[in-house]
Parts: sequence; C-alpha cells; structure tokens
Amino acid sequence: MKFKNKIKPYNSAAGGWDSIKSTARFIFDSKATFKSIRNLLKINKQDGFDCPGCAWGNDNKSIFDFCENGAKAVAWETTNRSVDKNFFARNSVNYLYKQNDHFLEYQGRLVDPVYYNSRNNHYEFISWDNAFELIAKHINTMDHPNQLELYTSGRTSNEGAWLYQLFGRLIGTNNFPDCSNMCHEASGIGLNLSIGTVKGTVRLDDFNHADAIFVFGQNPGTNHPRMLHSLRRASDRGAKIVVFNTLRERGLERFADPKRPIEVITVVESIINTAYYQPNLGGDMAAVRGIVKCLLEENRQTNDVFNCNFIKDKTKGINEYLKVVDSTKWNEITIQSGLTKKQIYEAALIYKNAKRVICTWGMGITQHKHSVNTVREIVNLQLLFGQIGKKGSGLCPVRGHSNVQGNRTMGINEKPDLAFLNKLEKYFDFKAPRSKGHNTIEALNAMLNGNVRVLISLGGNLAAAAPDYLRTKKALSSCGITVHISTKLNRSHLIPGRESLILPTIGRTEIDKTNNRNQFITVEDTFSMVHGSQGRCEPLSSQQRSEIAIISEIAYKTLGDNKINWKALSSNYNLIRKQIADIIPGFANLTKKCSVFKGFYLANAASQYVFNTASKKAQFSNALLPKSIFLNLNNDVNFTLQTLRSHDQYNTTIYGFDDRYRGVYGQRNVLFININDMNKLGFKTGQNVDIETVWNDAIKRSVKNFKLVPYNITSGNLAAYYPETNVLIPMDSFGDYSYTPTSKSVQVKLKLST
Ligand SMILES: Nc1nc2c(c(=O)[nH]1)N[C@H]1C(S)=C(S)[C@@H](COP(=O)(O)OP(=O)(O)OC[C@H]3O[C@@H](n4cnc5c(=O)[nH]c(N)nc54)[C@H](O)[C@@H]3O)O[C@H]1N2
Ligand SMILES: Nc1nc2c(c(=O)[nH]1)N[C@H]1C(S)=C(S)[C@@H](COP(=O)(O)OP(=O)(O)OC[C@H]3O[C@@H](n4cnc5c(=O)[nH]c(N)nc54)[C@H](O)[C@@H]3O)O[C@H]1N2
Ligand SMILES: [Mo]
Repeated sequence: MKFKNKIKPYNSAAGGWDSIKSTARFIFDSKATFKSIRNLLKINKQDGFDCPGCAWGNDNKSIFDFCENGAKAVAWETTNRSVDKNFFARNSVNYLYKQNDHFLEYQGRLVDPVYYNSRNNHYEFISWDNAFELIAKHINTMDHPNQLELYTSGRTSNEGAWLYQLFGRLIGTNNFPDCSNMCHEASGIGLNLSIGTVKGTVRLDDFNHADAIFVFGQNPGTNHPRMLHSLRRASDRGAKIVVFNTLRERGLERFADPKRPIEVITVVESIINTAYYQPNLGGDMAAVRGIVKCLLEENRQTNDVFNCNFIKDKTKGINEYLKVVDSTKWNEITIQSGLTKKQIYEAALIYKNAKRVICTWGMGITQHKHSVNTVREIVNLQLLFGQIGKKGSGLCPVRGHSNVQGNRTMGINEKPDLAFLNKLEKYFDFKAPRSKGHNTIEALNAMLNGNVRVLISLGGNLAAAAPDYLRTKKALSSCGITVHISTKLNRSHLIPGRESLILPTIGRTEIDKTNNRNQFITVEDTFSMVHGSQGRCEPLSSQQRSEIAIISEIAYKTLGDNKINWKALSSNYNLIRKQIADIIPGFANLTKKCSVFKGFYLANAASQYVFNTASKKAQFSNALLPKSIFLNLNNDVNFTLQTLRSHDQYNTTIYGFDDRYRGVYGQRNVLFININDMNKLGFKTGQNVDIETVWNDAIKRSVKNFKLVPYNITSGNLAAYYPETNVLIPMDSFGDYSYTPTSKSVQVKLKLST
C-alpha cells in the first residue's frame, strides 16, 4: 500500500465518506476482497463472529455492525498473504528485525510452526509434535513453577483463557501477566475498592437514557468508533456530552454516520459534544475534585444538591472525603488540572443539572501514576449523586481488546480471588498455587533477573507493547524459551530467547473445526454481555491450529491426561464450557445460553446496590491530589508526554502510516506540540527534535528525529505514537497499586535534531 507523506489538518467530521473510502482501501489491499466483504456481513451477528476490534457492545440493529477500524482488523486477519517456512528461509531474523512493524504485519498470516535456529539466524519448520515435546521438556525441567510466565493478550476466547489458566495453575503458578496490566488494571482495582466490583456498572442501553455523558481520557473516534453512534444518538435527543481530553479529538467534536447513506451523500453531521475541556495530562483527578468542590459549596448553601439518602444508606466515608475536598486548595486544582475555576464550575453545573449521568473513561485515565485514585475520584462524584445502579447512569471503563474482560472473568489474573482457587482445586482435585503471581512489569523483571525458563504468549506482542523497549528486549532474550501463539508476525518473534517457537493459530473470523464439527467460542464485552462467536472463513492453511487445540496439546504433553482429558476438551468445546459453568458464578448453562440466544448479561452486583467491599457499602476514597509532578509544566524545558494510538493501528499492529483525523499522512515519527510552546523554544513547524526522558536513573532513554506538528493540545503537554515511543517509558514508572506503565505521563525534554 502507498502512503503519501504530508501534514494537513483534517476539516471533515469523523466517520462519513472518508471512513467508507478507507474501509474499501483496506479491504482491497487484503487481497481477499470477497472473503473480507462476506466476513464484514457476519461481524457481531448471531450466526457470525464477535468483532475482533474493540470491546464495545452491539445492539444487532443494523446489517453493518462494524466500524472502519473493525473492518481493518477483519480485512487484515482475512488476508491471503502468508508467512510460511519458505518466507523464513528467505528472510533471516536479523533482516526482519530491521523492518518496521507495518512491514512485519503486512507479510500476512503465519501458517507454519517454526523453531528458531540460532546457528543460522533463521526460523525453520518444526513439526507440531516436536514443538509440543520441546515445550513440555522445558517446563518439566524447571526448578520451580514460577519459572513459567503465561502472557495473554485480550483476543483469546473465554474457552481458550479458561484452559490456559487451568494449565498454569496445574503446573503451580499464578504468573499470568496480561495486556490488562498495561491497560485497564487501575479501573478494576479502583472500582473494586470503591464499589466491590471490577467491572463497569452500565449496559449499552443506558446510553439511550442518560442526560449527560462525561467522557474522560478516551478517543472513541479511533478506538471505539461504534461508541460514536451511542454518543451521537444521546446528543441528538438532547443529552449533554462533556469531554475531558488533553487533545482536541475530531471524533469527539463532529461525526457523520457512515452507516446512514443519506448522511454520507448530503454531508449531514452532528456536533457531538456540549463542552470540551482540555486538562493537563494526569489532571483529571484535580478536575473532578474541583467539580465536587464547586458542588459542595452549593450544597452547603441549599442542602439539596447531593443525594443524601443514597449517601446515608449505601455509602461509607463521606465525611473523610469531604474533609479532603475542603482541604484541597483551588490553586492546587487549577494548576494541576490546567483548567480555570470557571471551566470547572461550568462542568459542575452540567453535571448537577442532569438527572442521569454516565462517566466513561479510557487510557487517558488509567495510564498514570495516580490512576487508581483518579478512577476512585470519578466514583466519588457519582456516589455523591447516587449515579449508579439506576437506568441511564453509572460507571463505564471502556475496555480495549475484544475479550479482555472475559479473559479476566475466566481467571487470567495474577492475583486470583481465594473463592475461585478453592473451587478450582476442589473440582479438579489438586493444590492450586496461593502466592500472588507476576503482572507484566514483574514478569519482565523476573526475565531480566534470569529467572524465567519459559515464556508462553497467547497472542499479543509483548516486546512492542511493554515499556522501556531496550530493557524489555533484554528481558525477552533472557528467557530459556519463548513460545508465541500468534496470527501475525511481530516484533516479539524477532527477539528470541535462548530458544524460540512461533505457533500459527486461527483467528476469530475463521472456521474452527475439530472432529468434523464446527466449534464456537464465547466472549464478554465491556457491558458484561457474554455471547457466542463463530468464524465463517476457511483457514488459510491446514497447519494452523486453534488456540484451544494448541493449549490442550501443550498441557497434555506436559501433564498427561491422568487428571484432565485434554484431548476430549479440545474436540468438544461444550465440555470446556461445562467446567466454566460449574465454577464461575453466573455461567450456568453457558453453552445453551450462547448457542440458542444472542447471549446473556452477567449480573453486576454493584448496579443492584450490592457492594462487595469490606464494609458492604460503597466506599468514598479520600486520597490527596498527587504530589506536584505536573507543576513544572510550563517550564520550557520539561514537558509531559503521552503515547497514544493513531487511526491506522491496532495497538502494536500498524495497518498504515496515516492518522487521518489528526491530519498526519504517510508517517508516524511525529510529535504533537502546542504552538506557543514551540515558539517559546524557537522551534519551527516541521523541524525534527530528539526527545529524551527525564527520570531518576542513569539510563539514557531517547528517540531521534520526531517531526514537530503544532496541535490543539494543552500547553506543556506533548503526544506521540506508541509503540515507537515505548523506549522512553521507564519500566519502573508505573501506577500506584496498578503497576500499569505510565504511558500517558512521561517527563521529557526536547532538543533540535542535528
Ligand atoms: N482502532 C483501534 N481500536 C482500538 C485500539 C487500537 O489500537 N486501534 N486499541 C484497543 C485497546 S487495547 C484499548 S485499551 C483502547 C484504547 O482506547 P483509548 O483509551 O481511546 O486510547 P488512546 O489512543 O491511548 O487514547 C487516549 C486518549 O486519552 C487522551 N488522554 C491522554 N492522557 C490524558 C489525560 O491525562 N487526561 C485526559 N482527560 N485525556 C487524556 C488522549 O488525548 C487520547 O485521546 O482501544 C481499543 N481499540
Ligand atoms: N506506550 C504505550 N504502550 C502501551 C499502550 C499505550 O497506550 N502506550 N497501551 C497498552 C495497552 S492498552 C494494551 S491492551 C497493550 C496491548 O498489548 P498486546 O495485546 O500484547 O498487543 P497487540 O498489539 O494487541 O498484539 C498484536 C499481536 O497479537 C496477535 N494476534 C492477533 N489476533 C490474535 C488472535 O486471535 N489469537 C492469537 N493467538 N494472536 C493474535 C498477532 O500476532 C499480533 O501481532 O499495549 C499496551 N502498551
Ligand atoms: Mo488495552
């Protein structure tokens, strides 16, 4: 595919004609046009598959239940290009390592199991049997079960995740680092502390009833395009959409629905937001605190602003919280948030005047040091008004990967709860490991310390997704063996451990046939809806195996079948679902519910006012605002940098080099900067700069030659794309309690490139 190199502000609405053009371009480029189009008609359909794009829910109301970016994800999975043993014979690992991430992705689907030959630096064909034997040999000769790390990315099905965690726990480890650790971890931890659930409390239909929707730190135009339909419908019926985002994001400003042909032809578009606030990176906790402070002042005058009954009956800790609000000074709030008192007051009024409010959030909230406290501050605000549990209101962390929430529900968790472990060991008659396992950061450190014999990655691309790229690279190469169960070639494959395997798997869109029987899998979306999913395309090669077949075979070769009949499980997924149904609350009759109906809703206790916290009440938090790490923002040397996604990428998968809504074409090494900051430094548009991290150790972390792009972004804050800038994020810069890398706040300085 060709990409023209230019920077040109985008003046149209999000969606619309350009969205259709872009979808078509990616479909034609997949070299499997008909397959792709047939697939698109099956996305999010009862007889089809769950969109592998994002975790947003669907209401099955339209023939086209997908968005531009879901279509890209499908087209790229459906491609007819393949990476086979001959490809690896032609291309050495060193050669491939030098290519960019787009090139790697573009080569097509992995079709042969391959083993890294360190003598000639090539991957070579290995039979599936030999691959499984090798993995089993490594695992069975470990000194300790915790020398095994089992990484998961969030596309795996519930059934795959279930077998994977069962296998790990039978070996004796809770080492389940996963993409969630780098993503919504802070949401789960914060929500659990505050309301005793790790999930959001809203359902998709709540968006049809909210009077106001507050969207914090999220870019749905690119990352959850189907959410724009909900926002737009809400806005059209008069609901207020209030955005907090450091950047001006087009998708949150204007939107034309590409699914309504009339809008595309007549250029009808909606202004989406009512108010758009641009806080400093990490400034949302202060902004929400400010909203509460305004409303507290009002409440003191009229005594009828807060929902006193709800607070009295359902919550604990109000007095301590309000004390902290009182003691937080306005200048602390305005400096840290970067918003004026007037702006905060205006947002507070919108909030107060809405009967039903939903708060949604994404990575702009969860990838900071104080993310757990920020999530809890948002919960505090909602609790003051009883905005939880009633129709049209609640808390909505918008998940990323399409089944990341389901993976957690299935037990992919380094800190599983005791009740789950107790049930598991009783059911399978074994002693489950009790000590906490490794999250992603801990797993990388264990690798760096030489303590990891075997790393298995069930999807994902740890090398490119993790922070501190150079240290991560060292970590991966310190493993005894790295085993990647993947659909596409990626950076992680090119950083082998002492030994390395790539095992090609089928994806969500493909027919999963065992014993002459088409299997289906189940997934859970961000609204706790569980439903079936069944691919409709023939896999590209008979060598590719399902994730479930691969995990079962690894387990069988390693553990034998005394306790568990792995082969039976992998030839009939209903048997796996029976285990899930017997152990995980809410999953009774899983197979029946998912194959007959569209799916079902997993109850959420908090939304029914059952708070599984220590006090059995919803708990106000009372944290101080973070220490003044953001107070040097207007100093002209130090900036805070966020790393985010372009429109043409899916995490570490780079579909192309355009970021249409931000006006960037044909390139990715750009740095978005406020024009006043640029002028102050004497820099000019289009000049190249080097970015260097300011951190408390001696390691030099820098990237060179990033093109300056003036942008509507709050002064003192910068933005650049991930994964190119992961090299800048120190591995030990992570969230309190969450261990999530601070991908949205890295202190950096700039200098002109030479
Ligand atoms: N097409 C596509 N879809 C995807 C993905 C993808 O890569 N491509 N990834 C999937 C995954 S795994 C995830 S987790 C989600 C991610 O979806 P998002 O959460 O939207 O992720 P980001 O692209 O990182 O965008 C973060 C947004 O928050 C803003 N922001 C950053 N820091 C702050 C802050 O401190 N305060 C405020 N108020 N705003 C801030 C940024 O300007 C940006 O608009 O998307 C999922 N869907
Ligand atoms: N700097 C910075 N770093 C970040 C972030 C950030 O905002 N900034 N975001 C973080 C977030 S939110 C996340 S979720 C992580 C993402 O981290 P990961 O989940 O590890 O990364 P992905 O890019 O989603 O993984 C892509 C790879 O998954 C494989 N794959 C795709 N589909 C399937 C499938 O169906 N089965 C299998 N087995 N493999 C498949 C393909 O081989 C592909 O190359 O990155 C995190 N890293
Ligand atoms: Mo994510």
